[in-house]
Amino acid sequence: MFDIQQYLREQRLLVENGLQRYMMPEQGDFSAHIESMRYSLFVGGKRIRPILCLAAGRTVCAAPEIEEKLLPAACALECIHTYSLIHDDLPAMDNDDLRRGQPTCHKKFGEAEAILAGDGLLTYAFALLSNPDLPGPETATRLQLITVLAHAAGSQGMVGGQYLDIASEKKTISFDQLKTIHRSKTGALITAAIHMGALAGQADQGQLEALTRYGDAVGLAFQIVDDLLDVTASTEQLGKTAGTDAQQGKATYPAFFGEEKTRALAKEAVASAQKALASFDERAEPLRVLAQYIYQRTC
Ligand code: GRG
Repeated sequence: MFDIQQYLREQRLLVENGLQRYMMPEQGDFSAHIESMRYSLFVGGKRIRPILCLAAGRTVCAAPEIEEKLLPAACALECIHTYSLIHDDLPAMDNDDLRRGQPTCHKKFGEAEAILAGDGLLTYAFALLSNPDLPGPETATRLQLITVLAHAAGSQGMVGGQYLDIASEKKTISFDQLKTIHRSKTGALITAAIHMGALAGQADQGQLEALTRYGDAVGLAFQIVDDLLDVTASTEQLGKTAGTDAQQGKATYPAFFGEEKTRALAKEAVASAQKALASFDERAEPLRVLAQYIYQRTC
């Protein structure tokens, strides 16, 4: 029986060690700036994107070296994700005081410093991917990883989704518009994590397409559950302020469908994710269990 809790503990440790190894140390002329980046990066977090990236790599590649090769890319994903959280929490955006159970970056260091911490992490992600002195796949594949991550994090991915999300506050939007926001704001980076793992593991075209379908479904499930948790979980459980979607007049799955149907839709997305993995052997077991975890998570 696959023990998901033990697996998550081990994988988080692996990612934490990678971040400690590859994140720049807090020293030299820029130490105060680096301190604010490291604060948000190491203050907590589930590390789900790097874990999915590593799991996708191992699914298509049996060589043990894949883990070491993928670790800088997995860390790059966490840098991008953490930057997005720092900027999302700013007064100009969600204006939140709490993230990962601790004061947000701007509460701890100031607003300008938090903007720069986010900028620093965004840029550093691409330094990690492109640095030939760090482990990674050969150059052509590194370029593919950079392209995939830049597209997913940028104006037609996470940044674009955040833009649409803010523009739609307190407005009536269609379900199709909501799906576009979810797919770009949250789904794109999750799909990219899996895509990057598959590329680094030299997946063939069929595997790549199947894993992309898995990533899309799991990204959707993740965001639907995020919408649900905002309604059903407490601030203590989440480590961020609960109930903010309704306060900000945001369109969400529960606002469209109510809790029960939303839960059923999340379950449907997880079933699609499982179906996408049908042609893989037992090496895809962690991805199967991760899809289930994303549905059952409580924070
Ligand atoms: C500011 C460019 C920019 C983008 C912000 C990611 C994002 C876009 C906003 C965060 C707001 C939010 C609640 C998004 C929904 C899903 C999400 C990304 C939740 C947080 O991710 P988790 O649960 O967080 O993986 P941890 O702390 O575990 O890493």
